Amino acid sequence: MTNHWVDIKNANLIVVMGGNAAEAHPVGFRWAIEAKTRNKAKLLVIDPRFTRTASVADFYAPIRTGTDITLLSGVIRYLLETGKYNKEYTLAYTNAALLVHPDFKFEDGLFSGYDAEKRKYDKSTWAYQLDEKGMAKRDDTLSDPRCVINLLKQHVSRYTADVVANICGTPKEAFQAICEHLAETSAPDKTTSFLYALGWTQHSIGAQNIRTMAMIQLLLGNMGMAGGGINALRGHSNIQGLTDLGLLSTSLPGYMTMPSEKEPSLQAYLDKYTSKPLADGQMNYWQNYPKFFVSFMKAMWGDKATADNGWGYDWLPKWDKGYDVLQYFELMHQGKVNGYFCQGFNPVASFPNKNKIVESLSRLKFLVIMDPLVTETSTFWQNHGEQNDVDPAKIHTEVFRLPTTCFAEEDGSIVNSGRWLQWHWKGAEGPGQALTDPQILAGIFLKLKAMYAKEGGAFPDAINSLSWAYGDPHEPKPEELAKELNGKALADLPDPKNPGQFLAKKGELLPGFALLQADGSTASGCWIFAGSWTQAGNQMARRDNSDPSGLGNTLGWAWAWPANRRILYNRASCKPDGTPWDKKRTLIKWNGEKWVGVDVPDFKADEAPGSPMAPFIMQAEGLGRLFALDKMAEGPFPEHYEPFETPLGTNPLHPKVISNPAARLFKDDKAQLGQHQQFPYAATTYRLTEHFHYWTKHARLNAIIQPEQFVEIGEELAREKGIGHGDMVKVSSKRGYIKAKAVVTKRIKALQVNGQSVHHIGVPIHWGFEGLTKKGFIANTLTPFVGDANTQTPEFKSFLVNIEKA
Ligand SMILES: Nc1nc2c(c(=O)[nH]1)N[C@H]1C(S)=C(S)[C@@H](COP(=O)(O)OP(=O)(O)OC[C@H]3O[C@@H](n4cnc5c(=O)[nH]c(N)nc54)[C@H](O)[C@@H]3O)O[C@H]1N2
Ligand SMILES: Nc1nc2c(c(=O)[nH]1)N[C@H]1C(S)=C(S)[C@@H](COP(=O)(O)OP(=O)(O)OC[C@H]3O[C@@H](n4cnc5c(=O)[nH]c(N)nc54)[C@H](O)[C@@H]3O)O[C@H]1N2
Ligand SMILES: [Mo]
Repeated sequence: MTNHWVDIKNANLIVVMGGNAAEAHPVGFRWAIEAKTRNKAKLLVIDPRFTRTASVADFYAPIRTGTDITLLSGVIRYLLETGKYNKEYTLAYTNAALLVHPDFKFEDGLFSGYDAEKRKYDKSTWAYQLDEKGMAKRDDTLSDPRCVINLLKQHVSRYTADVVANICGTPKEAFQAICEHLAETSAPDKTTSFLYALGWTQHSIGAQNIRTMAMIQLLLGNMGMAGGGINALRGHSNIQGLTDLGLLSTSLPGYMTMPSEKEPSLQAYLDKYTSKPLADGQMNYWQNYPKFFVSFMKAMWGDKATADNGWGYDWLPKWDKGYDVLQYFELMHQGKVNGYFCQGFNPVASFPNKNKIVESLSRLKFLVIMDPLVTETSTFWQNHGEQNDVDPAKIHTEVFRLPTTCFAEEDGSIVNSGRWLQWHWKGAEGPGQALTDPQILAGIFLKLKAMYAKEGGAFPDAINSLSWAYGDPHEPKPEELAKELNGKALADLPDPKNPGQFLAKKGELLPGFALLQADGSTASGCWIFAGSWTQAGNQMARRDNSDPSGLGNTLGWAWAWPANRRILYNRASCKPDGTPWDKKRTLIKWNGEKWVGVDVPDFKADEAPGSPMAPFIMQAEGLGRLFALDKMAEGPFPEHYEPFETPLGTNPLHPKVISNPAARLFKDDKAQLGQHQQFPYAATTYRLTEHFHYWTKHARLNAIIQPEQFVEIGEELAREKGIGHGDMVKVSSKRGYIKAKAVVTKRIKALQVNGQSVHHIGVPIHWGFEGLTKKGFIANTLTPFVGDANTQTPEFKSFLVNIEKA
């Protein structure tokens, strides 16, 4: 989230689209209800199903799965054509006025630079026009046809209300109402908050779904504002912490990038990722990349990292391709992987195409499971009839199971969706032989190190050089890890403004990332966490909830990254002249000398209004991007592409380019995609409040309230297929089938799309062949092995099935 949970109460309009907050985030959702009572906010829900969130909404509109870009592009068209957007904000704070490369174009579903063989773009024309000094050119009169906003108008001109209705199945009147509601919040004293999660991300065009919404937020002037922003409602309780700490396969902590084979030297790497300004006088955080990176390297390797050895650059892995889960399981399937560590993960149940996952695991030499529970992954080799039809005699994978504690049995920090690091304390000791994850990993590390010392090996350097300065090497403590992530001074850091004084003395914990150095005199495991555990103590354990402004920015409650800032880009909550767009929502303002307010200013503290410095200080030009330059895989503007399994069999906008041309699809998986003639129904998967993924199969209490596997179908389809409420049905895709009870419901309606009737089938995830409760089929037996072009998130939310009475 750019904003945070409590801030949702400040919105005037809440749009839940691409998620089902009342069901999946029932506690956080209270802030949406608070906005309704406090601000008379309207709540809109746009979902293929009439959900539990829809049941408390002011307005609900249906949409066909996988078509949100069309609807949102239609909204952008409406805003631009009616002029109902915040013009002053758009001109000053977005790249609307910047000029785009003369050779950039879009034609027949493709942007300039496409290479069909590689399924990749050459992005050299996805750029600004630059002046002699290398700065982006702009035309503030907006009369140049190459201005971003003019190209955008042209791009979205195709997304008329008719096109929206034809592709999305959303009735025209409903679409008109959505446009009008959103347009109202272009007023400087009104904001919209979009609450989204997997209904947007789990698509082959997932990242562009979110980008299209972000563009609307920029046009409405809602970014940086209380009650506005981009608010991803995240999943597992610490999944935000997971991405912060770089657990994605091409990330390092703090959203730095893992080096690849294309950057063989430290210099090449730093040159690539250290941002160069695209506008005169612009400050940009990524200019400090070397400070963040060298400090990270000092945390990794300690004294062994020196200027002479490039701070240990050669010890970091260099990727040749992204090792996301689809890639990894594809390699496993090809027999190219020997061993797999599964720490708090149940891929047999949670990854797409369950049968492929089981085949892949069967080709391993060994599999290690670190989990407090028995999972389907740990027993993938056992035959469970139709639910897992394997022959154990043919599987030779050796499985090791290491029981762990769970979050409630350890101290530590959990980062919530709003970027708050909240310290928590264990509720009980772990049972039996369970060890904490750090104990297990430390044990493996120490053993490996001893083996290298005794037996040697191809590349012991990285293991040997790792810094491991914990009181008990076998049990790094949460406090020690947290301090390591915060960082400390490795030498006295003199204060340049006060000679003879020091900003930090050697050995002290750092107060924030501003002190990080590129010369090896600071260490910090995760630069965005710097400030979370300082000389003043554990900031994450703070519990002062006083809220002087009433806006919910409780700066004394826990600690938010970066710098305890609650609302990112909050400079944009003020006009260029430094006065707030809306007095009631004053986050910060210019007091004549510096920026002050109820939030930590996200700007250079003493940079006076009127200077050319713009508010989006993570960008080289300081502006919100309506044109994404080369940052996205499939284009700088969003475009509608059909799901890889489309019920239409075509793309009504450009039949030659049906699905995302830049999405990665492996050969064998392509052969396993179904066609609409054989699998005519659009299916989507989702969760239920009463369950948590696959864990609650171990809790009988949950089984009382939600006992048996089911799928949801609309009344019309049920009639067509002769299926009654409670009948057993078989749902099949090209990859396999499941059997479940049919719930026939009014909540899913047939949609009229491109001259045909499209039915949706809803498939809750949860059941499997392990646990104490009633067994069932794994929903992911049905889902396709294809991912988003940018994030590789699997397309769990749009695929094709058939249904029949079992
Ligand atoms: N009780 C409970 N809470 C949970 C979890 C749990 O297992 N149990 N899991 C947690 C996790 S890890 C996560 S990531 C979050 C997920 O939170 P959500 O994303 O809110 O959860 P889903 O149930 O997957 O909801 C997706 C919604 O998107 C809709 N949808 C599907 N396709 C489309 C589409 O193309 N467009 C639009 N507009 N909508 C679409 C579906 O109908 C569904 O209502 O929930 C978290 N909260
Ligand atoms: N079709 C379909 N598939 C989906 C989704 C969907 O919407 N539709 N959603 C996707 C999403 S968003 C998610 S997040 C995934 C979830 O996929 P998984 O993360 O694979 O599913 P979980 O059941 O949450 O598995 C987490 C495991 O961690 C264990 N665990 C709990 N605490 C600890 C601990 O402290 N240490 C260790 N080592 N283990 C622990 C639990 O016992 C559990 O077995 O599913 C994905 N798959
Ligand atoms: Mo998730």
